[in-house]
Amino acid sequence: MRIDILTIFPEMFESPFSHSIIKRAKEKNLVEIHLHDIRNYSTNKHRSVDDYSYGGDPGMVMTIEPIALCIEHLQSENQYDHIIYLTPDGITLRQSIANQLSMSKNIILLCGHYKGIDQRIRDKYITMEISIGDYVLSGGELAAAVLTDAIVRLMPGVLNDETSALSDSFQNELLSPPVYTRPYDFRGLKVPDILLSGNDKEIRKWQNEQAYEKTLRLRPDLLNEA
Ligand code: 6GU
Repeated sequence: MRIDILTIFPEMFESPFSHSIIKRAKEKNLVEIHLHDIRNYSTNKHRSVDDYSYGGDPGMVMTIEPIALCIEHLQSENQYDHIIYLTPDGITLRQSIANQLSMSKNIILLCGHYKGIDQRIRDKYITMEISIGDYVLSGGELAAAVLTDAIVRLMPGVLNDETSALSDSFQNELLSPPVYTRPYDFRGLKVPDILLSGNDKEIRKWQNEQAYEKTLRLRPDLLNEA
């Protein structure tokens, strides 16, 4: 998969994409992530990418031209399954959306700032608008990093058996059961004995019950949807 990210702060992505699973996916050539500084597509001498909004509302708006030029440049070289704008008024990201997007070949992620981007970019180029939750971030970059992580780890070959996504919370609409490691006894806090029983069938049953009980207690809304 190829992911192209359009941003005015490309440096914000350096650390999140240089560790752990995304790093490994890049090393295995399972994903290519290309960062594009929107400012490089500005045609005016100040390299500006924003302007005052029509209608007199306070706050700057990102202008059409640099974003359009960047998208059109990319479209001349690749076919994109989705051009996604990260915005608090998009659909809220869920595991099912990450699953669907993980099957794409190429996607563009557009990060906005200030009071947002000129509506005509959204009307003409954007095929999907995604939010990562009901709160306001300073820009789309952190949301794009979150979305990228959620997608990349689901791509075939990225996770191995040990880190398999199949047992993740949400993958089966349930939260994950509690997990334990050594020591067996930490200051009197003991690991549930069933996990040491060696009885695989009983262990799975216990884990399923725990997952269900935890979901019912913490996120009953997930059970209603399932
Ligand atoms: Cl995608 N962008 C911004 N600026 N704020 C957000 C968001 C996105 N998702 C939740 N809050």
